[in-house]
Amino acid sequence: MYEFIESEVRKYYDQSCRENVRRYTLLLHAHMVAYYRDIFFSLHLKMKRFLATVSISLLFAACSTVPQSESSPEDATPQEVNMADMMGISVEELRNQTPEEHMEMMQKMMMKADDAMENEDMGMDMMEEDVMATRVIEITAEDWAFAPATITVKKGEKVQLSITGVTGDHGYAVPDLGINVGVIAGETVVVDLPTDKAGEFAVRCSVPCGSGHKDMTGMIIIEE
Ligand SMILES: [Cu+2]
Repeated sequence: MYEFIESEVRKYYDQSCRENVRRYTLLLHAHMVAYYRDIFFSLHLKMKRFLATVSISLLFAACSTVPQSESSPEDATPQEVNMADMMGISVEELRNQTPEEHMEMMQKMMMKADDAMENEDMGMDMMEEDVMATRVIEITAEDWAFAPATITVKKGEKVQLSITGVTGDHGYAVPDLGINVGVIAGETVVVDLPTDKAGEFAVRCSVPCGSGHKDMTGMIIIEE
């Protein structure tokens, strides 16, 4: 990204900008790098695009602004009009700004943009939490039953099974969903339940555990 900005700056130098414009773009570049280098790499792509756009439009504004000129706003270039509009000031005020004043104002604008991005991030986090909310279903395994034996969930719902062994050594297996975990008395094991396909899936014990082994069955119902 900075290579890109640098090459743009050099391009303008090569086009023999006036000395004051050269100073202006140098100052801009130094400020941009110093001010944003540390946080730049952690920014969103959207924010990076915004910064790049601001940088380039600043360069345009720098090369088209002639601070010493007596020109009136009628001869304002589109770049000047855009820049003044973006900063909420008139073209005349823009032209009267020193490079230092201009940078200070740009920094304030960027800080506001940062805040806006942070707020957007928070909103997204909250939405993600809603979507990603996981339901944990507690199940026990004992001699010789799983309880509850039947579990009903919605297709696409994010579900975890938390299976606790009460007595004996068992295995909680749902072959059609690729689940098979050992459940030992006194221990809890948590597994993700895939809910991407609807249907009824048989549960059985996968560890020979004694006379009631074959009675240890259950059902997972995934509703559309
Ligand atoms: Cu068993």
